[in-house]
Amino acid sequence: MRLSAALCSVALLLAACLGACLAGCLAGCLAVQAGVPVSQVRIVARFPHDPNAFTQGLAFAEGELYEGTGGYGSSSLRRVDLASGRVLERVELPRQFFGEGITAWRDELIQLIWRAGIGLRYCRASLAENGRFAVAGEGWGLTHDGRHWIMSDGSAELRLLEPATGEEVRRLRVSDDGKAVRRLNELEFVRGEVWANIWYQDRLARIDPADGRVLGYVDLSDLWPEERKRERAQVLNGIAFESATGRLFVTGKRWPWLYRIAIPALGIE
Ligand SMILES: [Ca+2]
Repeated sequence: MRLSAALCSVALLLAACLGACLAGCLAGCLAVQAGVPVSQVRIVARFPHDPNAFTQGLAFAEGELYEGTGGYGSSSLRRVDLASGRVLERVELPRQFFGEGITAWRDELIQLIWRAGIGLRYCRASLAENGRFAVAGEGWGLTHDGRHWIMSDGSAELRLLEPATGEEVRRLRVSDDGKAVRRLNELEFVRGEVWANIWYQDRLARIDPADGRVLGYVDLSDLWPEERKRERAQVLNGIAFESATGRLFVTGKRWPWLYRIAIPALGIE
């Protein structure tokens, strides 16, 4: 009897310890999970991408993929065949222009130029330039919410622009738990949110366009192609969302692949 009572005490002690350990682990797990959610992705498909394209802008419109590239002497605006990666049409920018973000606005394409103080408007069907507008400071990423153009300039601010003139309407400070999120780069409007590449980070920020609050991140760290792992300048840049089909594409600067990704937690398949 005495032996079984002792065994019982040991068992109770072990159970208490186990309970304490589980409680500690749970608290630790919850602590790790505090803050905004970080969503994981799954690669649905990958497509060839011009490894010389220094991607600065990516957009989908009416089933066609458009890409803007940067670099002095290598900047362009392209219509690209998704399946093969072949460049179907290309506009070469003047050597003094460093191309940046692009967006498809109605029957136009809009392209920012990095430090030239301007943006370019093109007819989407012909890729012929049909106007310019003034941009104060640097132009980085560009997208739109159906009403305003939304641009980044490398800071933690997004600017809303009036599409008729390119004039600034208002600014949005992007923050995560009160801290500014700087180096916002290529942009995409996805189901009511502004998604942004962050220069030199392997994740996208999901931003509430009403107040600039970061709603979550999308972890893309597993996406780096083997060929680009040692070249940190060849960072992730380029997000295109096809709202009609819900397809989401991402790529990077001079990456040999463009990826279609699913984010199950966000209902993007
Ligand atoms: Ca984009």
